[in-house]
Amino acid sequence: MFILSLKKQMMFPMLLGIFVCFFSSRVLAQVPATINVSDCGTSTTLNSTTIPGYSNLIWDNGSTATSRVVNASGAYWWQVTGANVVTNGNFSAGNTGFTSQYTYRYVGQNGIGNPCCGVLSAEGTYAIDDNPRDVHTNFSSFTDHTNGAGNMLIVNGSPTNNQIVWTQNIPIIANTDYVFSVWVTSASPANPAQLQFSINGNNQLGTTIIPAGTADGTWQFFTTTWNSGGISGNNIPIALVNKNTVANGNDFAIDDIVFAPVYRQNINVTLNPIPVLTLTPSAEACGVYNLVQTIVGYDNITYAYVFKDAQGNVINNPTAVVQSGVYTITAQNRVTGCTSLPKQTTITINPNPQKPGITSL
Ligand SMILES: [Ca+2]
Ligand SMILES: [Ca+2]
Repeated sequence: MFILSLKKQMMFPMLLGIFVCFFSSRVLAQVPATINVSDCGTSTTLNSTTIPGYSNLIWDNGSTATSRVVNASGAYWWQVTGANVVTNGNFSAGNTGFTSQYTYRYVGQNGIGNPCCGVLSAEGTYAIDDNPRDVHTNFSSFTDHTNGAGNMLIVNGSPTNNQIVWTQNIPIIANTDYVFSVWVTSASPANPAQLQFSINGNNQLGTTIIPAGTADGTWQFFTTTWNSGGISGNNIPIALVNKNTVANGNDFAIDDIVFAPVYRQNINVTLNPIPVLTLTPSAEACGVYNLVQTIVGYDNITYAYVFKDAQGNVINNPTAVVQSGVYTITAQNRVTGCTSLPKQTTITINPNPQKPGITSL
């Protein structure tokens, strides 16, 4: 709603110029303010919002529905994910969209890989292929992560420290949450790679060691989130370095690199109890009656009471009703505003007996 209201304001021509610059920068910031929801009762319904360019809605409990009923006060969130800003993250386009300090090799390359053991025989080399066995005869045979028939990045780990395996410049918006994810697996079992991911030269995206003992080709999911803070620009480097420099083994594959902005809406929910009002069901009086007397546990500090007659008219002086009838009372909590169900009481007013021997004038 915050975003939409800003866009509406931007539609007014008078707000062009410096105001557009101001509002535009606010619109691009994708960490929305927390919404506070206060409701009466034991549940409330939370609704997500459509954010243009974002999809894959998910709530903190894993639900993907557009709305959600919650039954307790507390903190909740939903989020949607923007487009992947990594180019060719699934390697379907081949050896393009990124650069590497490793040496590129490909199947059939002249003079490479003979007599042993394929074009990735040397450490510090990589290939884009649909099967690691194609590029090294000691690598395991398995398919890519994307669809089981596409390409992956296949690497023979370099013994030189801090050599960049894969890097690409991507667009970053300031003050925005991003999700980073990648699928990794060893291509040969010995000395699994230790993969470190960096953004803008900082290792904030974390490090993963491919688990030893898992079969080659068992794709492992690695994901983390990152807030861009003051970093913005169209050419911010994201990079992968293998921190394992052992020559033996240390061979791995990468696929489906995703770096995408996320829009997470935090919601604080407060559920307030609905007051329970109890009345004496009926009362009888002579001449005049104080309706307040029918309220069990009357508490004028906590609750504001509303008294109505059978016609639905509010009674301004409930302490002195003079008409018999059915009266309706509700109690509203003065702090939360939550109102009880209306309750009814039947009042019978008897005329005061006249003293004998006295006649009216
Ligand atoms: Ca792929
Ligand atoms: Ca190796």
